Amino acid sequence: MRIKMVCLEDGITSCGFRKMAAYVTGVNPDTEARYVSTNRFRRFGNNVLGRFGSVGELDDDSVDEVAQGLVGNDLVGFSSMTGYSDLTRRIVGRLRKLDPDTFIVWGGIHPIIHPEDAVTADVDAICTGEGEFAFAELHQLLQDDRDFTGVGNFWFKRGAEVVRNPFLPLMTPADMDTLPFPQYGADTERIYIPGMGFVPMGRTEYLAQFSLGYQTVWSIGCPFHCSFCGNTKFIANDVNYKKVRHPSPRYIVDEIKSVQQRFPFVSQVSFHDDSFMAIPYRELEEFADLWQAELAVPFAVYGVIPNYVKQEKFELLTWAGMNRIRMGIQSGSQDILDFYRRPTPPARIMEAGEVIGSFSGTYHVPPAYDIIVDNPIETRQDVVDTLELLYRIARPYTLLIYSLKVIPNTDLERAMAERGVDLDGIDSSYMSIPPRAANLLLYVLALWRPPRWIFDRLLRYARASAEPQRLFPRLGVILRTLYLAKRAVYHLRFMDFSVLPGRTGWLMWRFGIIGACQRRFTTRPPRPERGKRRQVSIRIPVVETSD
Ligand code: B12
Ligand code: SF4
Repeated sequence: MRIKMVCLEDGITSCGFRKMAAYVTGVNPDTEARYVSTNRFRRFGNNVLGRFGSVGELDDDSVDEVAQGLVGNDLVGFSSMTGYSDLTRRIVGRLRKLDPDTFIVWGGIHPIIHPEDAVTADVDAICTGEGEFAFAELHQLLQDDRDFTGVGNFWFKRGAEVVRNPFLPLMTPADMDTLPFPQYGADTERIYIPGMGFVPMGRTEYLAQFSLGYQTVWSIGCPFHCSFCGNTKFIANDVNYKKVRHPSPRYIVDEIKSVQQRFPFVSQVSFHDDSFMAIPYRELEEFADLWQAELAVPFAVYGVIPNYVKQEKFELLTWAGMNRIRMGIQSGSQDILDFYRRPTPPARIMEAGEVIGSFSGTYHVPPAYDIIVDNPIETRQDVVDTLELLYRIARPYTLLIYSLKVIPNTDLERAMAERGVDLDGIDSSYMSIPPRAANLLLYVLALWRPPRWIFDRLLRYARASAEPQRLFPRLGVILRTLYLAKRAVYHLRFMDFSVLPGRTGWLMWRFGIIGACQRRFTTRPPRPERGKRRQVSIRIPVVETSD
């Protein structure tokens, strides 16, 4: 069969899509990957101004050009998140007109989280769960020209009827070990450039997008069910999503090695797992030993949940090469945390901050803490509680500030509807932060902890987002510039070059500067003694994981 796999995203990170593209290529060698990235390179100027170009949007000519580039295949498989669902729908519609016989499948996060919406596109099928084994079965039945409409994890169109099949069991860690590594830098990958169609995607594109970094996901699953998160839907589909599942440490280390064989300049790895720190210590220990022995690259861990921050895990991972973390705080107000159904009380966040603070500034680039602003149900006191928490939490740190947007079909959407609040859906605007006093104070705190009396005076300006208030756009640009500059300095001080723009970073790698700096200037703590795992009291009960 002739298959094209198409990813729509703001960028080309596409962790799940790359897994699927590799798997489908294994099942069906005549498979090629296509990337439609609607905001290829973020521009520094726009970042300073807080203007983020439209994502998930293409004009009609481009939609036509993309669809033309997909004509002539037996099967076209799309993959997208909700922010790209309208665009997916438009491309699918156009492709259907140009090539009515192509079998069109839509997979990825949107059909999982909002299948009732995805199925209304002009597709033949949607994939509502993990794609690998389900696709292999579908492919076999299509090849054999047999009835395929009973394949699990898929919904199919049969005339006017929609066949909604049940979910397949989730993959086990042993299953995950059998999967091919995500496709990365294959000769068959192409990217869409307006006016040029799909062009080969080589080293330049990877360097421009990721610089010297490599982004991946080792584990899947999270025990929590915050109302704004897609995890609520995953768990509703199958409660086993609460367990943190992952292939073996050997697998993930070999994945990185295979990437380095193709792109030897990769000098920093970022893990985007939902809850990396929930992985049991003994498995992290195996991972750390292999990483330290076989990979010389530092790594960052995103998706750290306060409840799982433990000194022992941090010591171990830092010894192995961890040099940066990102943790979700979201709010410092207990009421708002309750509203989000996040079992991470402010006291536990502060405790996690202490552990993290003991590494940042010496071994780590200062951590990034996620904060959600613009929640219309927040009172002034809630806003002040967040600012107070950030005033008190261990420093240094930086903040990643997001404006609250609602992912359709999540518990948050229902909770907001119950309160009669109408919020925008997820699009690029989640990164545009209105220059209200309270939001600007967040930038101030990311830069500097002012003396208490100054902070108290500044706090007087803080208002709830729904209150009428003055905006400070010019001050916003100044503070944002300083905040971005400080972040860049942090990275460079800790020899994290993954932020250097493509060619500059590559040249520094080529002349051996990066390796030399990383060896000479980075320090690591000693390895924690084997078998001497410290018992750490955890006051907040955590949900059982696979441990
Ligand atoms: C890694 C990650 C990122 C990375 C990389 C993005 C990527 N596409 O991989 C980064 C940091 C860039 C990122 C950014 C964002 N992300 Co994100 N991210 C994730 C995360 C944590 C893991 C994704 C993943 O790899 N999962 C594991 C893989 C194996 O699963 P998968 O992607 O679903 O793929 C499987 C199936 O969907 C299916 N499948 C996929 N494609 C296809 C195609 C076909 C044809 C078939 C048959 C099947 C199929 O098979 C795959 C293998 O089993 C998820 C949370 C989660 N648990 O999924 C959030 C998540 C996907 N992100 C989310 C969001 C909202 C964003 C952002 C908008 C910012 C934000 N606020 O978080 C940005 C937008 C990014 C962009 N570039 O456009 C939401 C999406 C919600 C939605 N309804 O769209 C999620 C679900 C988290 C959440 N908050 O709920 N993200
Ligand atoms: S802790 Fe993070 S990944 Fe888990 S449900 Fe909450 S927001 Fe989602």
